[in-house]
Amino acid sequence: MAYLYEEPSRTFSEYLLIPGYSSTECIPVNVSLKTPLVKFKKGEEPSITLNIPMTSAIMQSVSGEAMAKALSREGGISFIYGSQPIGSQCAMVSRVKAFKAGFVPSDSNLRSEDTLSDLIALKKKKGHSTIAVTEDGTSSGKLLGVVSSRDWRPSRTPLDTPIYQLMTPFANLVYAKEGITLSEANDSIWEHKLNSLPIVDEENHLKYFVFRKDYDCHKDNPDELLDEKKRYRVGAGINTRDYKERVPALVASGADVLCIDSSEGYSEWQHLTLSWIKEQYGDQVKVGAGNVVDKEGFLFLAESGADFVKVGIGGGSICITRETKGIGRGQATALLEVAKARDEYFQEQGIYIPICSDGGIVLDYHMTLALAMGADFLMLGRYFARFDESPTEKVNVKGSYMKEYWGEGSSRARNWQRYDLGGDETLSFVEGVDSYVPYAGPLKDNLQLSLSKIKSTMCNCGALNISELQKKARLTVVSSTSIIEGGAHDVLLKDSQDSLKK
Ligand code: RVP
Repeated sequence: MAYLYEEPSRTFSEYLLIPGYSSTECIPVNVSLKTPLVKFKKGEEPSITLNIPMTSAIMQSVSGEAMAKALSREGGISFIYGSQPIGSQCAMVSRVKAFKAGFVPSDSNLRSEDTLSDLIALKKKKGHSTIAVTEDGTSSGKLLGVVSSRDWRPSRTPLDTPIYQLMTPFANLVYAKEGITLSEANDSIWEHKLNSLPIVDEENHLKYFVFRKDYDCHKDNPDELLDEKKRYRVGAGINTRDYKERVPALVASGADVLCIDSSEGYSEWQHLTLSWIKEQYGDQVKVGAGNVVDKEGFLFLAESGADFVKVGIGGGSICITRETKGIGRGQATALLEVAKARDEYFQEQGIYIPICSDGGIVLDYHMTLALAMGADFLMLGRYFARFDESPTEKVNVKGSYMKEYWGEGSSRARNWQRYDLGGDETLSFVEGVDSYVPYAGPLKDNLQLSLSKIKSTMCNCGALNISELQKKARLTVVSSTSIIEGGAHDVLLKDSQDSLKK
């Protein structure tokens, strides 16, 4: 006879935190959200620690280059989606890694005979206003000049004006030779009041730019998640099919961490993939696995070599796996069981394997609940899809701005590797939907607000860091009647839209 769990499986909205004692020290500015991304031995430090417990979902509609840069800037990490050809995924990873090494390869380049209209098109495509003018129009051609937004007037300069008439020619440029240090380059930028400093080799071929904004940027973003070369950190999704080609290519592109992207991770496919990666690279390549929803799944992936384990099946906002296949588990119940298994594993083996709560976060307080329930970090799709930095279109639907958001198991994503189990090339049924989510503006503003709520709740629980929160948190299941009590009730709301919802 089938095994029947005695307790129903529950989700975040069914729980609340009971506040604990907070001392005067418990103020948001004293709270640290640092958290391990990958496994580590007792008494040691993880090789990658996130500065905030946030990762963006391995999805076409969420994690592209812009998201990866924006999230790393805030202290989290994106996993660039794997449901694309190896070459294009690696190119995205490389561009994130190249974005801010201090020395940045020029990604916007023109020839001197190109015109202002070419420049405008390039600016629209790449979003950068400093453009190198090189002999052959490439990022490593002989530098002839630099053109920036200050060199032309949108309403006055004719579109067919050649670039050589607009640019600051090489002879008048302040530039530096390859070999200069970053701090010397920054000194030169300050001394000459520049926005950018081109770096050239002996033959005056362009190598890099150093930008003033990168220097300012670090001051504005103290939590930036950087590698040892001061480049943004970025992750990448992989699958259990083409890993023998994809993993070496991603490693060569500079990916900091990989994650097997699958709706169901308790499988021999994942074991084979993890074993192969560990055989080839030992501990040099970090790779997460999942998703699982119970102790057995966690232990299986832990023993297979996973550097972190993702928890959650069927809870994603665009996910219809539960309806389609009848598998899954309430996210809170899954998380509580896996967190316990992680702690026991740490006690017994002396190895701490971080767990990630993936999917189903709707309200900001769900983030704090997930952390309190034992998640080391969170993976979010819908949350990040709403921001400017997600790769999808911003569209106007019935007078409101929306962003598109579709599941990796939807027919739109055509992510065959993830949702079938091998063999069949066609996706016979879908496990995800194609949808809109309300546009919410830039990532930074929204994320800072969410983080401040997390910190504030942590203070209410007397916790100054995530592991303290997990030790001190007291959770209670709430009845359906008290859930109603938790929202505005028995009043007529002034905002008519909200009133209608009630
Ligand atoms: P959410 O944050 O609730 O939007 O959920 C995002 C998560 O949903 C992803 O990280 C992934 O685990 C899951 N997902 C992605 N696509 C699909 C699907 O098509 N069913 N599910």
